[in-house]
Amino acid sequence: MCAVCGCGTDNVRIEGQEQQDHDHGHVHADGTVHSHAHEHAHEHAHGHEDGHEHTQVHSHAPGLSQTRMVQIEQDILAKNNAYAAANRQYFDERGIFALNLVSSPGSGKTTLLVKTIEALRARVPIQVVEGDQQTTVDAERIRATGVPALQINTGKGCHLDGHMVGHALERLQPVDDSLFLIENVGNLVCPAAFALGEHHKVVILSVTEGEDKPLKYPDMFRAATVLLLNKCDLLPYLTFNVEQALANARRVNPSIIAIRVSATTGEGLASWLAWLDAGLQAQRARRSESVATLKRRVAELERQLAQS
Ligand SMILES: Nc1nc2c(ncn2[C@@H]2O[C@H](COP(=O)(O)OP(=O)(O)O)[C@@H](O)[C@H]2O)c(=O)[nH]1
Ligand SMILES: [Mg+2]
Repeated sequence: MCAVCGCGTDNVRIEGQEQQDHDHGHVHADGTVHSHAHEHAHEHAHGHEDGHEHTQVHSHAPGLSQTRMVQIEQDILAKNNAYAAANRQYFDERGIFALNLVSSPGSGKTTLLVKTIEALRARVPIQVVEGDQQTTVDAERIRATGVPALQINTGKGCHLDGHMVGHALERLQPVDDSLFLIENVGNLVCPAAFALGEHHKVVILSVTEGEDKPLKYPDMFRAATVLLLNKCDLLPYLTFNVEQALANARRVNPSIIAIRVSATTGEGLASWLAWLDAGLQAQRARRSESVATLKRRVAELERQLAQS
């Protein structure tokens, strides 16, 4: 069991692989961390991703002292951050732009992904990782668009982690300068704490969920760069107050970029696609710049060698 959020992680299944023993086993592999936390350990997350995320730790596990639980949690998150950093390096070396889509179940992540893919696939290579506790339904929806997708079933786990995404990279082998989209497990709590190596988290809030969600789940909205307010086509039938919802999101994250969309009608998708394009270009430019720097350094070394 994961000692950070109390979820079970021993039934992870990555499409095309033997069943994984993923009791955050990578975390415990060196024998220094043993998560024997009792079933109802119910800590809560405290990642510091992107330097702007902080929550308190409240672990309770019979038989383990508070100090020990905090140490275990810190070890798990530190190990996860190491996997995430390796994934990030992989992306950056290849000019790949990686996004982690997070939301409660049913807010429209897969529908938005399908629409995004349909709009971009002619000019950008795209790969998708789908996280869900069970079924390969979402990966099949993505594959129907013609782009590669890999389903990770987390079993009792409530989030993807950096190690799982590392496996996905090995299997998907994303091409240079591509877009790598990760649909996390539907859950507004735990995915906030686990970095996957993404450049940005994109949180999706649908208008049927209530204006108060950014205040109730602040970690997620704080961790996200973009908020897609989805299902705006339903607004005429609801009492949802858009301005209030956005004000709530800005209260927890003043710099969040909010875009109103409807995955069904296509409303607002142009703004989302423009943001994506800017990110793709920036990532490619960063890679060309680092390649150019490397070439300059090699040329300088060769010059020095020739002189000696
Ligand atoms: N009215 C409306 N329904 C939507 C929209 N986006 C998604 N849905 C519906 O919401 C349900 C859940 O969508 P899905 O993409 O599976 O959500 P996920 O669980 O976040 O991946 C499906 O029935 C979708 O057709 C939207 O913009 N407007
Ligand atoms: Mg989905």
